[in-house]
Amino acid sequence: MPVRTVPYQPLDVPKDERLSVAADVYCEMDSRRSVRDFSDEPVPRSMIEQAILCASTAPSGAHQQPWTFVLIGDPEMKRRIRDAAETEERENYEGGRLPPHWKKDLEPLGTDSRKPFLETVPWIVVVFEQRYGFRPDGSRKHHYYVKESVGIACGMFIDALHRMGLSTLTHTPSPMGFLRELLGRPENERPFILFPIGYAAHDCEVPDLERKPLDEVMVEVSTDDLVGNGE
Ligand code: IYR
Repeated sequence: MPVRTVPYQPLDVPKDERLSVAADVYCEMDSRRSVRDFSDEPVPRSMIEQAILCASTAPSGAHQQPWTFVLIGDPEMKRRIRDAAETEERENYEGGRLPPHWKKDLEPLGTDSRKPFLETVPWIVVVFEQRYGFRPDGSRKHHYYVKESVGIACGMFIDALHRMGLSTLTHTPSPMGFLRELLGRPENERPFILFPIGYAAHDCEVPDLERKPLDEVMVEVSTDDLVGNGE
């Protein structure tokens, strides 16, 4: 049966303001950086809840919203996460699990196995992808485009945090399997990204990176450009 429909009301941006709105959105998003030095200043739980609601507006395969945002503020749980993440990362950085090319690519970022921010931040959110769901009778329900859906939701989460003046890091301690057990999540859930969240430290520095210009990330294609397009 088709779903009931309602009229859709997109944002009404006046015609003469559209380009400047586009430029403002870009500037705001371009000012975001991944942060590894956080202040321990408290962040109201309600701000994180709002950001999770923003993320949960993301489009998803068959509108299944196959994500769980696990919120951690408990210092003991943060300590356990840090311990386990650093154990894995020591294996990566010092135990030779990171292949040489990967280590070399990370050098400009200055990352290492120490993850003190996992205890400094007021909040950690671990996003889990729901590989499958359950019907009311308990049988398994297929989930579609899980990674695409959860990836989009995470992007929207990052933007929402940034717009609130908060900072985060898309942290993927690898392998991340330990998080499911540590956080007591069910078998159908797999950790996707861990977000330490807080205010950036006052003296926070970030690598001096440049972003690719438009002509390196965008190509316009028309049928005229295609060889052998049958025309
Ligand atoms: N998970 C490791 C390694 C790491 C990998 C990538 I790709 C980065 O952009 C940054 C770090 C760590 O968190 O240190």
